[in-house]
Amino acid sequence: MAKPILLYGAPVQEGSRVRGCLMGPDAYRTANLAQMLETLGYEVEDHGNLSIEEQKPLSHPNTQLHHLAEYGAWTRVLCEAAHTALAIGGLPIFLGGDHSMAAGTISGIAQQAADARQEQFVLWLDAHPDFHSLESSETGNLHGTPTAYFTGHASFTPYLPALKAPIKPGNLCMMGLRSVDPAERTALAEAGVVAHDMRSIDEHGIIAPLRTFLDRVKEANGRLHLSFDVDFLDPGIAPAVGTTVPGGATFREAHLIMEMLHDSNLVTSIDLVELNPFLDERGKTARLMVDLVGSLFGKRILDRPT
Ligand code: EXY
Ligand code: MN
Ligand code: MN
Ligand code: MN
Repeated sequence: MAKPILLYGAPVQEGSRVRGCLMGPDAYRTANLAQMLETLGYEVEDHGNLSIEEQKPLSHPNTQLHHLAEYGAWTRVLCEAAHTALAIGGLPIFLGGDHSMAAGTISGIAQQAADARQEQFVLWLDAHPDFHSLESSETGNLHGTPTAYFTGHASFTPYLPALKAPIKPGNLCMMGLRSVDPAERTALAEAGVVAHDMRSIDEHGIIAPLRTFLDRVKEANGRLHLSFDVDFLDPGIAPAVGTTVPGGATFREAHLIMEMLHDSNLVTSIDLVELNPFLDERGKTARLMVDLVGSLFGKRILDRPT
């Protein structure tokens, strides 16, 4: 029997200067995410939206940074929710919300994997690596920083909770990169993150690198978290995101990734991030994301021989 799917709304928008991501969770509900999963035979529980208390502003020598206190509060709330969701045996899908939420979700699932003595891996589908430290961020937008936090590559003390179980940089596989700041580029190489840019996808496709990564997860008897940023997709098919970058994944590349993830049976938790319904065209992006989640949970074009 498949695990129940637990939906958690994370209406986080403080990590960006473009407002609108707080409507993301409701756009997924409006696009019938839960009903679609139920049609595929899953048990789905919608836990509603998480929230934080109002925060007093915090300052930092990098004066570009904004909403640091909210980042800390969301990280604490999401870390706890993610840890609990796995501890009770569910498969959580966190409906974002901007990508700063991954600091909480991924630190929480990593902590629970460590409790269970299992190795945690992360597949990061994104135009950006989001690998800035608080010091290196030029825009001050904190959605550009979560991977540096949950790998322990940069210190976020005392703003974010002390990290209990860092993700090994070699267990973090990024695909779709096409907007990498100079400081991130140096840091990624130094840390040893597995990073595939769009050029490498153009040259090799997505099948070979994804298969190599999934084989590693399988060999380690590991768990896999998928963190899916809408801007991984080409803006032509997914315009509802504040950080569009040309040259993203095509419709079929994205579906094929989801189909391969389904067949692997390795995915244990998911973030859907950066959907900004205020920028959408009649729900097109929200519907595409729901359709992609369908492929991830086994929706097929035709039955396949086993
Ligand atoms: N690297 C840029 C910055 O630091 O502002 C862009 C970050 C975009 C983050 C989006 C969520 O992936
Ligand atoms: Mn991102
Ligand atoms: Mn624990
Ligand atoms: Mn991005």
